[in-house]
This record gives sequence, structure tokens and C-alpha cells, in this order.
Amino acid sequence: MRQARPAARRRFVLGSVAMGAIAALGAMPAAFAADKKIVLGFSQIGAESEWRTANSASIKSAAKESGIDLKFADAQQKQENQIKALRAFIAQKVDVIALSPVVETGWGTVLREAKAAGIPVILTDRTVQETDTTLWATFMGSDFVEEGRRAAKWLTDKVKSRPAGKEIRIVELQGTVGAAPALDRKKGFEEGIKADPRLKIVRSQTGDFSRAKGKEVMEAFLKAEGRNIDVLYAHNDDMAIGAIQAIEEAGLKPAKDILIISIDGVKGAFQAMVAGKLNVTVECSPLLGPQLMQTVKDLKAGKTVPRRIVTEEGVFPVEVAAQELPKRKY
Ligand code: GYE
Repeated sequence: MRQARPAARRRFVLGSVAMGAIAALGAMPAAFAADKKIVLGFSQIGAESEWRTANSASIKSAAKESGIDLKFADAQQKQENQIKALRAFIAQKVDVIALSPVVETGWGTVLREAKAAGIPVILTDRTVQETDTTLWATFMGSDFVEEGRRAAKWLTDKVKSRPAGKEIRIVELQGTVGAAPALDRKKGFEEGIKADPRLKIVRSQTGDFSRAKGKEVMEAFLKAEGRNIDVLYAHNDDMAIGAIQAIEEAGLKPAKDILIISIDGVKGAFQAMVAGKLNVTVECSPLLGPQLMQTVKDLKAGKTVPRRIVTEEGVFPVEVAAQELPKRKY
């Protein structure tokens, strides 16, 4: 950082000299204005979870710190709103577009429009399913399949010493239908639990990544299964937190009568662990802002960026929760 500063200042000085010359000629194209900020159009999914709130905050503060002009559009969970936002960014001729796609499919047309306009697109947090992978410059975010595998690994280790042959009944709260983290976390988990034939997913339904929906669907699971649920696997912490309420209201002890595994690692999950109500959270970091701004700058400077930027993450079981909670940044 310290080394970069003098170089940046030099560029600024040169820019001012050049600008002065152009201004003297009476014609100053906007592109030469020394204070011209990079404009980034970002289409965010919504505010469905603690994760998402932390992600929006990270992106907004990183843009500020980097001197990037951020046009932030909240789609309120609707793909059609995201497509509209992207079209507005194209019409405004922003420098770069960043997209957190709510679902994986249905992006081809609008991404081709961005490409035709010469605006690079960064996929952030979630990916899309399109055969033409030249429609985006890079995808930065977590490996959701790996998160599902990590969740399964915790479970297979945990139940190792339980009696052979006795079925272990799992209910699953899936994320938003068609969203990359819902599809991949399911896939990774299913793959991981194959190692133990006692592990069976008996019910699986979407809770849309929200607390309210997580609670509602867990109530339905409890109604249908009674006391025959051994494990809850929730694709995010918010749904697990909602489900914990449902479990308590049904007169059961979360994390004891039903093992609870979730993903994200938000503060609420650590608090639930400290209270003894959640067994483990698999980390998925929402703090993508600084990396996103760096990539925006690199793209604008014409640098090649890696096609895939993977976030590094860990797994936090209940035993370390109290010690980790004060260190959590989201
Ligand atoms: O896990 C969930 C959020 O896409 C990784 O979206 C993200 C997921 C996150 O609403 O809490």
C-alpha cells in the first residue's frame, strides 16, 4: 500500500499537466478529468439474511474507501429486478457491472447486452449457468459444494460412535430454489453423507434463506415427523435460527434432541452456539467488498484477472464458539 502511493500521486500530477494543456486548447474530454471516478453498478439480491446485510455493508464501505462510485441496486429477491438494474447500468454506461445472481439460470440475454456494450461483468457471491463463459470476467465467492461436504464431514465424525444399523434421520432446509448455494450445498452434503449408510435425508424443503421461512418449514417438519428427527441441516444460519425457535416451541432441545448444522458463520450463529442451541456452523464469508473493488480497478486498468477467485473459509463447532465470537467481523 505504502509503495503504491507515490506512484499514484505521480500519475495524478502528470494527469493535471496533460489536462491543463487540453483545457488550454478548449476541449477537455470527460475521460481526461483527473477526478473521474470509476463507476460500478452492483445488483444485489436483497436483504434476506445476516450474511446478505454484512455483504452489502462490506461492498458499500469498500467502494467508499477505494474512491469508486457505487450504484447499488437492491432487487428484493427478484430476478426481473436484477435484469432491470443491469439494463439501467448498461444505459448509464457504467465502467463495470457486478452481479450477485439470485438464481443460476436465465441470464444469457442481459449478459450478452452488457458484453455488446463493452462493459465487463463480475459475478460475485453466486454464479450462473451459461455455456458462454466469456459473458463474465470472473466469479468471486465461496465453494458452496465444499461447504456442503464440510457440513457432512462434521456429521459423519459426530455420529461415528452411534450404534450400527440404526437410521439417523435428517431434515434439510434448503436455500432459495435455483440459487447456486442451495444447489451446491445440497450436492456437497449428499455426497458427504454417502460415507455412512445410516444417514438419510427424510425431508427437504426450501426455507428461502430466511429466519421466518426456516421457522415455518421446521414447524411443518416437526408436525410430520414428530420426535423422529435426529439432525437438521440448514443451508444458512438464519434458517437454523428460525428452526431453533420452532424446535423449542415443540418442547424439544435444539442441539441436543436434534443436532443442528448450518452454514455462514454469522454472529447470530455464534451466539446460538454459546447458548448451546446450535452444534456447528460452516464458514462462508460475506466480506467480499475489498476484493471486489480491487478486481474492478484491475479490470478498468486492462489487467487480466483470474477467472475464479475462491474465498478461504473454516468450520466452527460449538466447542470453540465462545472464544471465536469476539473475533467475528460479521
Ligand atoms: O449463505 C445466505 C444468503 O449466497 C452465500 O445467501 C450466499 C447465501 C448465504 O442469503 O445466508
